[in-house]
Amino acid sequence: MTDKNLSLVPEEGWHCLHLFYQIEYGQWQLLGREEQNAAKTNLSSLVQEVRAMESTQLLTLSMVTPKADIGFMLIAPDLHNANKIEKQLSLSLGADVLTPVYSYLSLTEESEYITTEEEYAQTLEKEQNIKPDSEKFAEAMKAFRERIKHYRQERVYPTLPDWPVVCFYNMSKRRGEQRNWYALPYDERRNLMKGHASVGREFAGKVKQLITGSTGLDDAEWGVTLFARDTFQIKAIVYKMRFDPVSAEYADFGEFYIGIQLRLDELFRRLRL
Ligand code: 76R
Repeated sequence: MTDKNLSLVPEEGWHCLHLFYQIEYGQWQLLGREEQNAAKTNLSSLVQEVRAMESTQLLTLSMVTPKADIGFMLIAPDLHNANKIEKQLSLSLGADVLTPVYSYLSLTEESEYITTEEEYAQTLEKEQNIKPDSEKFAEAMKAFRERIKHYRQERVYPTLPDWPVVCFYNMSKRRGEQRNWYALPYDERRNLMKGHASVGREFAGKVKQLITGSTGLDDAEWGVTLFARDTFQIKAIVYKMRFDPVSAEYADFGEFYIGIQLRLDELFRRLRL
């Protein structure tokens, strides 16, 4: 079978790969000027080629701390294609130039806790005292329907924003003796997630989040990718979330990575390649 015939497109969602590398400058300096230029052209063409593929998105990141130098975030429907691109990216600057220091595989997903129309109607009526037969109510419901339709679509089939600050970390929900998310009844989890969502909505227009599921795919249960226009918003949302019971009592986090979205030519300059 040739590559073309292979396809591993999931029943739902797209694959998401976060790939972070260290640059081996000693190795890079062993290359001649021409080889270095050829290596950079190679990576540039690969990025262009991937970005031209249908439903495939690739972000290039300059990582901010020495935890990693260069990062890629890839969205691809087909696992074969994601796998192929990952191998190509790793080798793109020449053998041994990019050393993987962190990676994460996850799938975009719809959540089982997305607010329903009934729930939202109840919130309007009971918490905001808006009468169900009023015009205000009808308007609010219309706006809700629009928002949630867009939200569902964006969770499973996202368009990655070009916002410069990108924060990635993984997250799991506790399964301990004191706090076990998975042993809670569904209604209780749903209710807790309502609180989470309302904290999240305070950051509308300031933080875009992409929550991707990774149970069975990688070490933690979710990948959390946050996009912002400045680092303040990242710090603010993560801090605020810490007080929300879902995070305060049930969440465990992995290492945090911060990258800046940069065009490849600027990235090469930044990295002194
Ligand atoms: O409006 C809705 O009904 C959707 C609500 C919603 C769900 C279901 C939502 C809203 N999230 C959901 C699910 Mn979220 N989210 C995180 C983090 O650092 C931390 O403490 C937590 C990391 C952030 C910062 C964040 C932001 N969310 C999830 C899930 C899956 C849970 C599960 O299935 O058990 C996780 C792991 C998770 C984590 N969340 C929002 C945000 C923001 C900003 C919003 C509002 C988005 C919007 O309305 O546009």
